[in-house]
Amino acid sequence: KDNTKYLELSIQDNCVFVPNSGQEDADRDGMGDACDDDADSDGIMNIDDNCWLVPNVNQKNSDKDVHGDACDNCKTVENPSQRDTDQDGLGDECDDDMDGDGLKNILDNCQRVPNPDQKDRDSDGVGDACDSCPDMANPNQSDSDDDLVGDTCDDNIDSDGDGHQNTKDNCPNVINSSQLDTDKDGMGDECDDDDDNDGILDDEDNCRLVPNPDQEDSNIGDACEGDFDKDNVIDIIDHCPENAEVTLTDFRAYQTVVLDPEGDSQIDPNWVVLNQGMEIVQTMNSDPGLAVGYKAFSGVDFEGTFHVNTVTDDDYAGFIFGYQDSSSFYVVMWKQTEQTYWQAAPFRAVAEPGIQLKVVKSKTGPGEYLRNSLWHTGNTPDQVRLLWKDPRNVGWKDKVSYRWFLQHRPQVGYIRARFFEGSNLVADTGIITDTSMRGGRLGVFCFSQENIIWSNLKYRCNDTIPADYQDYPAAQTELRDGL
Ligand SMILES: *[C@@H]1O[C@H](CO)[C@@H](O)[C@H](O)[C@H]1NC(C)=O
Ligand SMILES: *[C@@H]1O[C@H](CO)[C@@H](O)[C@H](O)[C@H]1NC(C)=O
Ligand SMILES: CC(=O)N[C@H]1CO[C@H](CO)[C@@H](O)[C@@H]1O
Repeated sequence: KDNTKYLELSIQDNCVFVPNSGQEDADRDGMGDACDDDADSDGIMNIDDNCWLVPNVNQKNSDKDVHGDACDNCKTVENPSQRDTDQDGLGDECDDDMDGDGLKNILDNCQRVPNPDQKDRDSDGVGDACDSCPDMANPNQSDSDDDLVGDTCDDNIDSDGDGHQNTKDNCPNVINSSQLDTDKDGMGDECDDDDDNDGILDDEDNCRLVPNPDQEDSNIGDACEGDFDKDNVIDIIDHCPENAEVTLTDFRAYQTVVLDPEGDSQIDPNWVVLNQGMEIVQTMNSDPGLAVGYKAFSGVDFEGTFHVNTVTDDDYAGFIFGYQDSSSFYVVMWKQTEQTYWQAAPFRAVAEPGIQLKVVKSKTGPGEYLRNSLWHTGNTPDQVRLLWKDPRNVGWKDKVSYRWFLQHRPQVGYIRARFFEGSNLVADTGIITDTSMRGGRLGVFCFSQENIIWSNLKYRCNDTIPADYQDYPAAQTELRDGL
């Protein structure tokens, strides 16, 4: 009975069994790269090909790194990561102006962030544009908790719990993880009576985010009709129509967070981002790690397709939300089979199959304690609390796509995640309330599992409290929050 659907999909989709939301197909043979054993049709199989997307029969490789000359953005300098900050085709390792701001690296106080003005308020040699403490000298920029605030000015005192410490929060007493400040006056929109500084208070303003002192048109102002935040992405396709800084889902810029940096138990994850930042692939059998986008959200809907594209291994993969630092985030994680972690120190950790929703609030931060606590299905004091576990206790299946749909409303602590296999709902956390993190950043999570694909990722700002929350017994909410 499902034949018609299958047929439709197979006509449109160049990899029917592997999610590849970008439909990348280097050799244009109708078979997508994600499922084509020789993606560039040069007769050399991908696994043996040092340029698997560019035909290079001769396999010439001058610098002997993992990339052949035909696809190497630094042909004579080893650069396995191929990082190219300014996207000028020249890898950072061999680009004498990595950020393309016209200043050579050796003279540039922000080598990877364009800042032609070179402003440096605290004279520590690191420009304001890339300084994790722009007002306190910290030449080494160390940031041990990965919250993008340098240790020298990081006090983690955060009255409203939105992940921005008071000294850096543009609304220290109002929850506003996104820190949106449309008029850049230093006061976040959430605590600013006039978000666009046009002299007309927000309540009266027919374009709250676009200066229009004349208020042309009485209903919706002409200045913002159809594009409320004037970010040049019209509201109907804008994932955050009331935030000019977030338009479409994009994980091309991300921060790697390793959750067991000391341990030599396994290697660190290797992330590959595809499809304009809407798809992430993790290729290595690795230590626990995160790829975290830079945008912080208050209320958000976050969805994606999760697929393990191998029959090798049976470990953890998932996604995170409410990320505030490497000790504070929510994780939804899924293991395939039951397993005791092979390192019995510092304590024995047992993973059960089945989807788990955990809140990470770690006293130690990344390291072996956090590692084993993440592995363990259950609570570990001062590390991880299990908020929900799928009572069916079933693992993910090899090479099967699951679609997840997460709603997070940090204003009230509402969390609900659902998983679908095709159109069937296979898991539903129901309404969970927790206020440990009042918003934060989004990303993906892996632990010891290779070949994970997170495809067709989508986030959308959404502060509307779902209707089912109204029916939710308040008493239960308070109980769970421990009030
Ligand atoms: C960075 O500098 C601070 C002092 O400014 C020092 O306390 C800290 O140990 C240094 N961190 C690293 C990783 O060198
Ligand atoms: C925002 O969330 C509400 C409540 O969950 C939902 O009904 C609505 O469809 C969402 N809005 C968008 C644009 O997805
Ligand atoms: C632009 C933005 O995200 N504003 C949000 C700030 O936080 C409050 C409270 O969580 C939200 O209601 C706003 O939408």
